[in-house]
Amino acid sequence: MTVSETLFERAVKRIPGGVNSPVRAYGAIGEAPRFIDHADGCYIYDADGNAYIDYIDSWGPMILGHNFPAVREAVIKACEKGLSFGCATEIEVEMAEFICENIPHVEMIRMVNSGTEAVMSAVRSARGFTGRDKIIKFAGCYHGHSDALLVSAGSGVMTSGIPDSAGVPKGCTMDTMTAVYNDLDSVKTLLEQAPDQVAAVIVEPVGANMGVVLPEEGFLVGLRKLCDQYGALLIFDEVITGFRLAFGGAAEYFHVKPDMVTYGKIIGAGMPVGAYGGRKEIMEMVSPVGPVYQAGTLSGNPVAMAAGLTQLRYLRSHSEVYRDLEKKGGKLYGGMEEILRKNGLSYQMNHISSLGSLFFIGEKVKDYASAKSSDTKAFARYFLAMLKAGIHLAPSQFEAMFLSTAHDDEAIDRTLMAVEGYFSGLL
Ligand code: KE4
Repeated sequence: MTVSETLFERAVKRIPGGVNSPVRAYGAIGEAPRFIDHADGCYIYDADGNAYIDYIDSWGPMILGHNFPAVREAVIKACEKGLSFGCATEIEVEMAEFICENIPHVEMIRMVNSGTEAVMSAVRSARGFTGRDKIIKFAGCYHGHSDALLVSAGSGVMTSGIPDSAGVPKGCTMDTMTAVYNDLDSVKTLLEQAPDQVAAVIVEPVGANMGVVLPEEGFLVGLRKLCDQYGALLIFDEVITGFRLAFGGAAEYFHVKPDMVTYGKIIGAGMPVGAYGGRKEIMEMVSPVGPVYQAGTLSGNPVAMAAGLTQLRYLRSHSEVYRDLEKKGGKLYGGMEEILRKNGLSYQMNHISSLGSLFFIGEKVKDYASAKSSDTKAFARYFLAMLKAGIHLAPSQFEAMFLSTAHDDEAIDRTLMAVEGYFSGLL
């Protein structure tokens, strides 16, 4: 037995499914997950010493690659001052000032400890601010695992094939309405069904939890217009896209201004951080200044802030990172498209900048239903072949590949060789 298999055998006895997050299980794959020992740059090393080119990148935070020196040093330095005080600190002010000074639609921001907390709190604030109860989300979008958002969710929910989650009382989801991604009419219908009742429309500005699904021309700006017309807030869930598609995230990339935004992943650089922010008048609804309660023992943790702020400052002062990621994405995902074409395969390679997903289906993937029709068994075979070739992908058809600045030409060329070998039948 491999070390990973032995560890997994132990893990399943004490941890549900042997993992602390379902997406890490290889449920859709049918093997023991690889237990990781360490990582550096674009490489990750499992407990058996196998090296892989990593495209999970901790699900997005490691935009500069694993073990980025400046981030590591900032964490070590912060640790020497103490891990957590449960009191206000200067670095939390610096983080808030940095984001508000660089993101035009964020006048105030609150730190939390995960993307789930960020979205849950943003939705509560939107409901508090508007005095309305209903929210509209999109099938296939995943906004963390808070009760009200576990409706037609993507990511691990979609991978497991469960439509929603057990244990969520109807009362928690009765105010959650589900629209179709890229279908503005489906949103308008819901808004008309519940006039003056919709607090917010929440969207992943690029779907990345049903696999990567791009917003079609006019979709995001159409949401902006509908929200203005019906008095609902537009919340961009930028937990994945924030500081990735551009420094200003999808809002900058697509020139659409949300009323609120949620962050996670990159703003923590691998430490547990989430955040939600928006206009001052909305954010001043939040306790202790306003009536919307939200709190957290480790929110704004100084070590996590040191990691995240170091990474954000680096991204701000090295804007060439975004051109580099566009170029790397073009080389990798464009190269994969070329391989599919050369081998007469009509699989769909959805990609934007550093994000991409290969769907095992012959027609365009533009929403939950089309994503769901992909051949997940074909994906599982591809995943395993890539793993054996030293390419570490997300173990689900409904997740994204994440490129970092650490993925150099050699790593991308090796990946393309493995993809070529698989689809040309050699692997
Ligand atoms: P967390 O609570 O996992 O930090 O963030 C929830 C979340 C919110 N919004 C978006 C757009 C997200 O993608 C996520 C989390 N993404 C998944 C990966 N698809 C996290 C991986 C996991 O669940 O372990």
